[in-house]
Amino acid sequence: MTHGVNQSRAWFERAAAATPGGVNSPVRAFQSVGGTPRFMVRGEGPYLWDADGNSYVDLVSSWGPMILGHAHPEVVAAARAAAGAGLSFGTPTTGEVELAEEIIARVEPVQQVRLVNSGTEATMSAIRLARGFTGRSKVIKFAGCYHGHVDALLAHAGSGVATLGLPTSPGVTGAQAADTLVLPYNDLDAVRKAFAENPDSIAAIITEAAAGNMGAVAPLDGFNAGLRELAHEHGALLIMDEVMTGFRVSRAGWFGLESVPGDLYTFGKVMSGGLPAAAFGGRADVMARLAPTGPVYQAGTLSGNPVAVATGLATLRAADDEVYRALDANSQRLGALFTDALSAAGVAHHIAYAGNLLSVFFSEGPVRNYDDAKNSETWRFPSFFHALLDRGVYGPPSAYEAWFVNSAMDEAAFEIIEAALPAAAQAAAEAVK
Ligand code: HOZ
Repeated sequence: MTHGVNQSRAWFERAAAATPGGVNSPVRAFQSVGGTPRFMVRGEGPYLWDADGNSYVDLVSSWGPMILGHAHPEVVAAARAAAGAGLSFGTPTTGEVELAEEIIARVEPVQQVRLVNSGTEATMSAIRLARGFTGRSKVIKFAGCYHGHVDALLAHAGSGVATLGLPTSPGVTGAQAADTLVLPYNDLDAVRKAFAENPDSIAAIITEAAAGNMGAVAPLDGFNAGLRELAHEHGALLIMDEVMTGFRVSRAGWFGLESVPGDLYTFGKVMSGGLPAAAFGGRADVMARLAPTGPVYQAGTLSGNPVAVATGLATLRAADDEVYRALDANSQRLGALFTDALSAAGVAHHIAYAGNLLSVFFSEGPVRNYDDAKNSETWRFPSFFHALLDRGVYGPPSAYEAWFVNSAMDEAAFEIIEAALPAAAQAAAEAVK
């Protein structure tokens, strides 16, 4: 059990005075699970330590980036070396070319990339580029998918928007939302109908290559291929958002598992090694429309930041086949432990995988879309989450987020999880609506 949370509580009060909700990203505020967010002060390998001295097995991994675990020696050394050589130049650098080449070498359909600072920037820029390339304005997105907090893409979005139960966000104008067609995930008929009803006006379909922001929900067989076919039949582009899956679910992300090529891709998280960096890229003829070779404008003072590029490169270079085997094995082992404990406690559940992303849905499943995710007994989640947290296991503080394993998880980490799970499953069983 934890030593208490006095320090975290005090910091949360202080934070709430300085920052809306005390956090810099809404889900971290624990609103949907209640209780005190833990203020972390250190991470090493598969563990985090909070301000009260409690340690946790980290099953969030910074929402994806830390595939190697925390403070990986090679990544830290790369960050130190880069920082020692200067923090930012606002010029081209050699490192950013190497990172771009590494991404291109891993994901075959990506012929060129542009580095940016966050996944939101990547999707925003990819949408602008798709519109500039096609000369069309409408975009198809899927309910429960989250593509960052881009105005046009917040409608029926997953992640924090789902966690807070918001249909969209005030501040998004009717004009921005009007060009977004929101369709059910895994439903090709809905996509077919949307193209029929909006002839020559849809610039792109944007989809998470495998959904991870309504919980982990993999595309059904043929869904991504069908999206590509329909997009091309109607003169639109397919944007594969691999911010979550990229370089995590395989060397080449979801593309490495399914081989359905997108026209444009968005990346973030793993490719940054934990510092703020992201990218968008894809077909060279489309990327050529980007300034300065083309007229579609996009820019950034800190884009290609040398320290972020160095940590990203070090992470990707360290992420060899053994790391991907460990990620897959750890994810399967975690899911099996969830199932054992929840079955023993008699709790109806469905462990959903999208590659090595996973989620616990409190329903029999299957979960194919946002409605299925919302129709699960999400009210059991806070009890499950807190029983784990109290026993040193840090999961995502929302029923609508995926769980992210890392390759540093060892026997000791799994022993902690295994010891915590019976009480967590029992807490889920006893939860009341
Ligand atoms: N909403 C993002 C995960 N899907 C990031 C959450 C955070 O960093 O708090």
